[in-house]
Amino acid sequence: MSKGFFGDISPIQYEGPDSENPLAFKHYNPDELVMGKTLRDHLRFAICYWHSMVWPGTDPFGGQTFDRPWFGDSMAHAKHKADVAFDLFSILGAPYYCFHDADVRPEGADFAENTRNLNEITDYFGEKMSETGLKLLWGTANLFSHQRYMSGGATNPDPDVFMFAAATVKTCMDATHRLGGENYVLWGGREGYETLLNTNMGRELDQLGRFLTMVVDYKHKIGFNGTILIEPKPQEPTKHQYDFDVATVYGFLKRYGLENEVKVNIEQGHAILAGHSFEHELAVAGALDIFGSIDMNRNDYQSGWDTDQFPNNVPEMALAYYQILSLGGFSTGGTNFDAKLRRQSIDPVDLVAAHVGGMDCCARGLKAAARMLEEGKLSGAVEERYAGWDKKDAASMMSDKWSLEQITDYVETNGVNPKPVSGRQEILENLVNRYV
Ligand code: XUL
Ligand code: CO
Repeated sequence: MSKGFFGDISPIQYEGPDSENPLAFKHYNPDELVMGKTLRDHLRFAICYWHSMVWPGTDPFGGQTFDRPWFGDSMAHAKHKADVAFDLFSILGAPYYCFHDADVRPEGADFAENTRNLNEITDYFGEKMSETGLKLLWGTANLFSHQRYMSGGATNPDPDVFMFAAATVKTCMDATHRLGGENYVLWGGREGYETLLNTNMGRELDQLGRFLTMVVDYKHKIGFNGTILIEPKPQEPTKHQYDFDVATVYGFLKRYGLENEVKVNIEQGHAILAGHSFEHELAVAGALDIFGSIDMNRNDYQSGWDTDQFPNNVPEMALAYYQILSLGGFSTGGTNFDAKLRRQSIDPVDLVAAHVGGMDCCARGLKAAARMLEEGKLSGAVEERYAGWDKKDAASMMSDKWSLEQITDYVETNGVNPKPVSGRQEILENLVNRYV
């Protein structure tokens, strides 16, 4: 590893819960076996390029606060950035990373130059990945930052923008495929609207459906075995985003016949913005069989913004991983830190310590979730609550599709007269408290 940006910081070690070293794992021991699998394989941590390597610390009221020697528009800057990025991934011992095209290559004058730049950096990544053994969790195209996308990519009123966006996604899928990426993500940051006064919503939804269908077709054409993921978010940057939440995405996929082809990448902060809990969104994806991956972070509960903070709430993480483990864990997905430093945290050590704390928090949450699942007290209570449905007549009512008349007849003949049963919510909440 080069002795560059991170100075003397060496690869992070597990030192156990009593360690006071801010640059040691207290709970994330990658080799620890939980439910027969290592924590490394359960959590499948990924570091995101955009917040860690690209974001300069700006906010709506102020400019850059981070001094990073790789900030600049040349290919040399892009390679310098890649060197430091791979140092960070290695220091953290995170097996995966994620990127947008615009994070990793300089913006060219046109589509051809963008593609050349992306291909050059993809080659560079390929070399670094074979040197380090690091892997790509997912790639994606940034269809929201450049001015051309100010009215959307796939849902733009201008078909030239739709074409530019489609061609760009092709190049990003090619790059992801070449790097052995395990998923390809589409987050529709500007696929939404600001005002209905200038928007034809039906047309825009059809454009988005067509766009996604092409992505799925192309995936099969090139033999990409990864999962195509949509990342829901209700708003920000657009006032109203079409991929509002998991349920909305499912309805969209059904309408365009893509529900067996596309899954979701669920982000904690986006769930909160949609007025849901993270575990709610995970449970919806599980119930509809479209769970794919997660973007891990934390939103401030008072501000109403997408604050993308590093996670530090273990009880919340435990409930989230409880849903994930209940679904059998990740397959191609993983835990991507879509989290950024506060703009005053300007030192290299802040970037490392933030991830160390986030990884520890996730590990603690997952271990708590595994104990909840293994002891089976919570799932036992749910099973018991629905046990009536296993009885012969109730089961037949569902499987033999009884009609309203049949049920009425049954109620009258058998004198059905239900007795209220406690939901036991507080007792279950108290039980969760024992694990966290
Ligand atoms: C924005 C967001 C994106 C996606 C990838 O809120 O979460 O960074 O994860 O485009
Ligand atoms: Co995200």
